[in-house]
Amino acid sequence: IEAYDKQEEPVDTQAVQDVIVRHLATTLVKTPQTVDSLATYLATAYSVRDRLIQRWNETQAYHESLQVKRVYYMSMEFLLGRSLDNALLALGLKRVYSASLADLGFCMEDCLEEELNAGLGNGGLGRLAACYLDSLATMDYPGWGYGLRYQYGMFKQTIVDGYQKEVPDEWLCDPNPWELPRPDICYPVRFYGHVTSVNASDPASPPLTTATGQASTHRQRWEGGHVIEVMAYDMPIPGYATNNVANLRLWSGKDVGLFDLNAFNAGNYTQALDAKMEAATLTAVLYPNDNHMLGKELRLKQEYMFASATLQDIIARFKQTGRPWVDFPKLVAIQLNDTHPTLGVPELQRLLVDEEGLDWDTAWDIVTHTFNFTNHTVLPEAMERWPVPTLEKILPRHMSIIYDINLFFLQKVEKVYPNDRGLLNRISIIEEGYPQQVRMAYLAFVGSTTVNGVAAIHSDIIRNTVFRDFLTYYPASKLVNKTNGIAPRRWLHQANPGLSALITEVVGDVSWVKDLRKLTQLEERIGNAEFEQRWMAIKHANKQRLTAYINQVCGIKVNPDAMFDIQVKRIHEYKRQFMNILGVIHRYNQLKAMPENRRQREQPKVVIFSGKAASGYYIAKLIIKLINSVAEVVNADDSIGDLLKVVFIPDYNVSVAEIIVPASDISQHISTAGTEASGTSNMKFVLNGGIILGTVDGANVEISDAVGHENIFNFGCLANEVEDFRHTQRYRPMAIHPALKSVLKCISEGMFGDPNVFRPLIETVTSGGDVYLVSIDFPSYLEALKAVDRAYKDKTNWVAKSIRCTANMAQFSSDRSIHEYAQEIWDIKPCPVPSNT
Ligand code: DL6
Repeated sequence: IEAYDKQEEPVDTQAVQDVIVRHLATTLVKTPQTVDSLATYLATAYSVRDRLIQRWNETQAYHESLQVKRVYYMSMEFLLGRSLDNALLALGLKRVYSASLADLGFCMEDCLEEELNAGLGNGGLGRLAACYLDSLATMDYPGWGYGLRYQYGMFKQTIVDGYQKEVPDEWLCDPNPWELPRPDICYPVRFYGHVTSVNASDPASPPLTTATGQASTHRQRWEGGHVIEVMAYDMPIPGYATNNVANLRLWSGKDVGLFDLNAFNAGNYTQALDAKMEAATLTAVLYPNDNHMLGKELRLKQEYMFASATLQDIIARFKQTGRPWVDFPKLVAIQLNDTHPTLGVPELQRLLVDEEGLDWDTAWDIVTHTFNFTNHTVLPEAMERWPVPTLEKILPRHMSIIYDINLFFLQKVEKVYPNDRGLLNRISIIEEGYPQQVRMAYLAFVGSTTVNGVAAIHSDIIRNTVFRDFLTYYPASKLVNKTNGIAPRRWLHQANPGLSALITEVVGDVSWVKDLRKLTQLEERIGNAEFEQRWMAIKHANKQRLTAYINQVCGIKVNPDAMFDIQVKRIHEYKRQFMNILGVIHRYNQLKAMPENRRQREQPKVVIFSGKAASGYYIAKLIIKLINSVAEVVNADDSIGDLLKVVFIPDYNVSVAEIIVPASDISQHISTAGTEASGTSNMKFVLNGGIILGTVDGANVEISDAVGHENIFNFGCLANEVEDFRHTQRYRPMAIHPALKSVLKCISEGMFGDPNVFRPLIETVTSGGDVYLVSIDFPSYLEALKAVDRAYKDKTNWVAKSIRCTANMAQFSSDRSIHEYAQEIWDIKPCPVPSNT
């Protein structure tokens, strides 16, 4: 690894320049007169890609030659961000490329800025998938990601008059050097149509080759409807300091799909084009909903085309090995990233029974030994349920398979619990009602070997709530915990080069990037004044970088010497950005009420927000408006000056996070207890020496255990108290704390503009049942904020906390998570590609 970092690869700047110049001239058709920074970025990226493709080929060929077991991580979202910087660091080429570009008269920073973000995800779930690919590649595990290539990723957010406005994300408007189109890898995917029984003697269906040698009575033929073509695009995912390059295969509806020649010949030209158009529409856009299910038919079709193309592809690869079907789970493990890819379960069953002719039980045994399922939420509105009539219409064969899966499952449960109708009702995959609905989490549970939550507290909660009844039938060991993690490569080494260099100095080499346990060596430096100075200077430089960015995008001047208090994540009621801004108003009122001499002794603070609201989420959009309205008033108040500034940074994405995360003094993770499954930005901030102000929720709990309870500011009610509080609040909505009352009054009286605008938001607390318990937690939240201010005054103590936090974050590396998944769920082994293959 050290060799990588010191650029001891036999690569000289001249060789690098030659390739960049060749790509400029040939791939991009540029002359020295027409070269611009976009072309420079593209030529640089193509030259890096050349290296990756070579390694990608070697990796895939090597793994295939050994017939190793692979994991396929199926996720509707991969929030990759930019690739160039990450790839250069992974290959150990950052310095040599910087020098080469400089020799050619270009600047690496400008070049990196040209790359558009690949925003194929909403938030934590999609970013987790990206971190997991990074770890799979880095730790040499044979693994691929499967996802969708949306034409438009997560929308771009602009702020107009304080309101969020959505603008389409044209991330494919420039050439994308990181994707390799695979026109040779295409699959047909059917929708609608009808199902007919297959008779074994039917000449149209070839004799069955069941594993037991018996004809399958379950085989059916699905015909008619529309068939579209789905095409693969591959993205190489480099491992850090290894030859291994993993693959991310993204599917796209192919706009040159099947042309309906019959309709064309019959003179109906538009109908002939319908199938082509439908294919392109399917992957046109990412649904911008985080933790919320929308229930649109187009989304169901996206889910199915994703599941079908992926399973057809995996089966095609398996068949090339020539191994018998029973070996399928020995070569293939599939992880379902939440329920979105769950149609993969009935799809694999369909392909094995209907297309490959296996009998039902053999097929089901293969299915249930192949899939595993990660649950990422307990919010009821995020739980996927699809109406039976919709499934019957769009996927008639799958609906009949789901009925059978459910029937056989309930029959088995009934044998153990005869006459317990209540239990059967509760665990049925089909929920009764008008209409009946398919509970996708239940289907995923029944179709998987192992089910996991994403943080200890979340796994406990799902064990005792959503899946409680299932564990009366299945062994308790079916449900496990795999706490999330983040890739140290992107979230420390790349995002915080200053801190990375200091850590490398302490550890002696850069090996910590692959083994975060080495960070404990930092603890020995606590109390060393010179080291602490350097630690603080790096934080300050990161705050200056963010200050410049805020000035550039918001036109607000903030003081980098102030405390930076940051909350960046999707805007959602349960994440309680509303409570944060109410706390800001409280602070503003306090400062205003203080005598001038007292006020000047207060801790200056910049409160920074960033995040997107789903386009149809009215209350979340009002929260953004309120933050901006408060910012306008507070920032214009000369009597307050630098003591309090409020900033909303627009268009939060991975690259913006890379600037924000290293600059926090304190970051807020303040969801109502029991609602945030894990959170991963909490891990990113702490890894960069930021302190957390948070509730006892998600991964905050384990972070607190790891870094020491004295190094985190916790407040608020506990998960097991939430239901009782909710119940009480429903009956006494106005029994709220005077501090909260007075803050709400300021808004209602028009201190931040037209109060009518904010009335629906205020009512969520005063008369809407206060589902997220803002009124319950507000007093302890204010106390926690005060405690933070007090602690920040003692700089020596604060820097010690900061170092201790970074030092103890090893368990939150995605390498640890992936290692656990590999050993305990997937049963896959590292398979490093030798350098001479
Ligand atoms: O596990 C990744 C991430 C967690 O860190 C967040 O706490 C959780 O809210 C998020 N869950 C979802 C669920 N989406 N759906 N459906 O995004 O997962």
